[in-house]
Amino acid sequence: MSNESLANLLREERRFAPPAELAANANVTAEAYERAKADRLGFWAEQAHRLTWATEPNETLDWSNPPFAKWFADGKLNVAYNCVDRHVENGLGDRVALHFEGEPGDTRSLTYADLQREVSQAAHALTELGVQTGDRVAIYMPMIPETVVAMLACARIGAPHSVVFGGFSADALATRIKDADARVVITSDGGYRRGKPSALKPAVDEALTRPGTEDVRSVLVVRRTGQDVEWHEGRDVWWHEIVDRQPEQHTPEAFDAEHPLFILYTSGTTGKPKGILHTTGGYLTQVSYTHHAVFDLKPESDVYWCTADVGWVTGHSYIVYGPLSNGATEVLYEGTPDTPHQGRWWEIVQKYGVSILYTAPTAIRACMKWGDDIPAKFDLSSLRILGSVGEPINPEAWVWYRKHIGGDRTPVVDTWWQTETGGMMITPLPGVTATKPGSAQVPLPGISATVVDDEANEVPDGAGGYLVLTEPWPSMLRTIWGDDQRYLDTYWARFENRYFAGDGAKKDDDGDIWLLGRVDDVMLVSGHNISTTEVESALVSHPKVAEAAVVGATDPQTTQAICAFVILRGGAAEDEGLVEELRAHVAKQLGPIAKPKRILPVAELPKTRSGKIMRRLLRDVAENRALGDVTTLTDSSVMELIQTKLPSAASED
Ligand code: 6R9
Repeated sequence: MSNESLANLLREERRFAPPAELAANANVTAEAYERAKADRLGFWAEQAHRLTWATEPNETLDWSNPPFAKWFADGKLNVAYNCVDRHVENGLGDRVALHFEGEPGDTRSLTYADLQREVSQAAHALTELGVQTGDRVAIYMPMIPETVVAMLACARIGAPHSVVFGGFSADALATRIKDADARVVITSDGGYRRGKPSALKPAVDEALTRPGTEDVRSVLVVRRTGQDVEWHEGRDVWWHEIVDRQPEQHTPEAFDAEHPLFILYTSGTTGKPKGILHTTGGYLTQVSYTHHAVFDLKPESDVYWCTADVGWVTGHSYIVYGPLSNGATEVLYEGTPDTPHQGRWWEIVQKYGVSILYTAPTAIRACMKWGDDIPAKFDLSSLRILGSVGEPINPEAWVWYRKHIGGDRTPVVDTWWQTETGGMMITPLPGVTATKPGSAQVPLPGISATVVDDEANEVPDGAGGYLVLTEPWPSMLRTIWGDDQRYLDTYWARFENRYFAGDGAKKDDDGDIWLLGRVDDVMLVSGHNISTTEVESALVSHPKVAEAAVVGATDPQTTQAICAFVILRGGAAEDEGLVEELRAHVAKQLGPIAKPKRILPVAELPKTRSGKIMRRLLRDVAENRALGDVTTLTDSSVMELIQTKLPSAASED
């Protein structure tokens, strides 16, 4: 793909300087980059002082057995103490930690003092159930305050949690329980979703009939919806019956900085899910620092809201551990953005005066499709910083987000990171960086990333290749649970001494980094590498297209042929003329080689629960194959719809 293509995508040179007032009062200034560059380890040692340690660390990084890192290894601390108790001790017990908004409209605000009491009681309850330091606890919950309490209670007693997204099936839950050898499962009767109670407990009951889950001795059940549940005497325990009667004080024990904090499973494209292991001191240091730096958090005045699910790493790092370690006040919302109406999110922003919003491009594009008039009905003037995570954000969506949600005032920070990196890695800083729509731009202070070619040579500005991380970072994964060899093979084998993230990327003429999607998704068309992200971005820049997913389908003439699935904006008529218009539009934006061979208008796209498009399934459709594993899909009927449409609507020439 030519260098001009990026510039074409932008169409005009757009840069947004930080607002003067924000820059003048920013938590982090340009000087941090210099300091970290001069002494990277010293920089991180300094950031570790954001935390309260029971034993201060003297060591920063032990990299004597790469790529198995130890950070702050001689220090000891308690994560729950850092996220809760110390704020109460500092006189902030009355500050709201969580404004919970249930989907049906019920609300609850928990102060840091409330959180301290509930976490302490839950920690006692887990101990009563026999959970010991090091035992794994599976958490399968809706987005309710008890989920946050449960995670912190596990951290408090040193029992690594494995949160399994509440939308996963009994089978997916069973696989994860088995792999981590969990002893206790924390769940609820159900949660509210799309206006209805949606059950969770039956999936736990079913999962626990599967071989390999016999070590689970207790199931702790929160009552949320009041729906009927089957009860297994001797195994099942109501949360309110055991937690509420516990003592309200609990002494936190300090654990080694390298004590396991949690396992979180990511399902790659193939093979069984990988249990990504994160530990205590380095993880908390980086999520705390990045939350402070990238969102410029002023805990005394900001109201922060991350819309991710806690079952995703974004929920772990930027709903639970980052914000709470910083004493933030945050919103926790249970439901979907369009229940009971498409303005629900904006109503919540208005109601709580949300000042920092962190969400995903897929949600932003859905809001664009619903129309500008919806957010316009609400007062969003409290917002001062917007964040994006999860996928490359196309420039159109970025600009829409800034304009229609941020009132053309707020910086948008596009944050690149992964479950494996634990915390943010590449992102603008809102008080420092002049932002560019669509680019994650620069590694954070203390982070070393670059783009290399096939031979591991760093590419010059203006060229593309593979994104790699060249130095260890505090919140890096420590291994894949129970499989060190897979850790080595997956992340460290492709390039020597470099962590390969699996993403394609490009450096523009200023050296800023643009993410181009997973390298597995890069297409090979007549000898040219073409990124799915670039073609999708070109399609979405057409006024009639709301969303696009692009795959390369095997083709006898060109190796692969570009096949695009598009969701049209409300009102656009789907006909042959439009398909031709879109093909021509892409050719004009990116060059004729990138012109899709087929374009198929569809009603929905297959997505994972965290909003990422499952291109693998679209490739199956485009190549007329039986569908692969659909268990991580939000809605499997989407694929049936797409398949039934395929023969008639495709344009072939
Ligand atoms: C945090 C999270 C990681 C993958 C990652 C990349 C994609 C995430 C992105 C982004 C472009 C961004 N990704 N953020 N791509 N720009 N700002 O999403 O973790 O679920 O493990 O996914 O998501 O492809 O490699 P995870």
